[in-house]
Amino acid sequence: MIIALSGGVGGAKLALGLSRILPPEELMVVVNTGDDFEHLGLSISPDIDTVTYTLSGLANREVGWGRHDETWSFMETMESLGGETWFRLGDRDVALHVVRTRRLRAGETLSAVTADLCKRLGIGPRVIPMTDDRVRTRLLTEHGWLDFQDYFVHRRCEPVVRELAFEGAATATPHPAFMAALADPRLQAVVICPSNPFISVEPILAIPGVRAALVACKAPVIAVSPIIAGRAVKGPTAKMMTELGLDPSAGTVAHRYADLLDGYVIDHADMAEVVSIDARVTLAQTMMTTIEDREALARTVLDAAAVLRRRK
Ligand code: FO1
Repeated sequence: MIIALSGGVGGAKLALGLSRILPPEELMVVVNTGDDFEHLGLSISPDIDTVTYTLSGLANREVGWGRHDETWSFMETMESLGGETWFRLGDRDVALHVVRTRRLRAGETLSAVTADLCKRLGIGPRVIPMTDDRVRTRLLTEHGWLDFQDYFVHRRCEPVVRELAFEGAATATPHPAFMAALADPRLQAVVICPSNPFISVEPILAIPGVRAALVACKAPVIAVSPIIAGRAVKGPTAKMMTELGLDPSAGTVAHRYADLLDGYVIDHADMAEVVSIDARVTLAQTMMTTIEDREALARTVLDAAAVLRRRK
């Protein structure tokens, strides 16, 4: 069994790589839900959708979110009627949000709805939200506290981030299947995917019991750096790090995860960082452009975890 902690586009890419080299029943993807929000009366879970669309082959690989087989009549009509169109919702994507919203309103948990949608999309690995409770990432900027999608999409990550908060995390319960898997003696590794540590991984770690369970975990915890040569592969990671007074480097991310990490995979370009990292470092090509890149990085991560297991 392998657990992958994922959020955003980078996380989904490695989750896909893992799903192509592991039997489906051996992969559990635990997804950040801090990006979730209510919009146009719909309950939207972007990171869950990015993982499910990616694992089902439906994802739009160019932009990294939504579906590739989309039409935009809903958005065009919203525009003509003066509705909000800053958050782009394709016609087929809207159907998923409507189905999920109705089922959540009927009292189903996010994980139950996600499990059923994954089955309908033919996805083998387990995809579970980090918690079924409400957690919302908010960011303190020059415009005051912003909701995540307002910052990320509406304002295109332009505001200067001074502080982050994960509203609801302190009273949230980690998903029981996630906690059970961490304690399962058959667990072989926990992979922290190359997602933005602040907005995609730390909301998961902020839920009571998660950090302690990871530290106590018998299986090695291994992260892949989301920074290559001081730049984020995608999104605001490096910008955020600079604004938070941190050096935007692979080493800084390792220090953020600190006591959790047994292993850390960085790009060849960041070889000089090796000396500043406590965990056992593996150098690899961490830029994933092709499907083969995703699979190769997944294999490198699992091989590194196997070496760490023998050491433990
Ligand atoms: N990201 C954008 O930059 N612009 C959008 O219009 C947008 C729409 C969207 C719709 C559904 C969905 O599941 C994700 C969407 N995203 C969009 C991506 C999303 O904001 C981010 O991927 C995550 O929240 C951060 O990882």
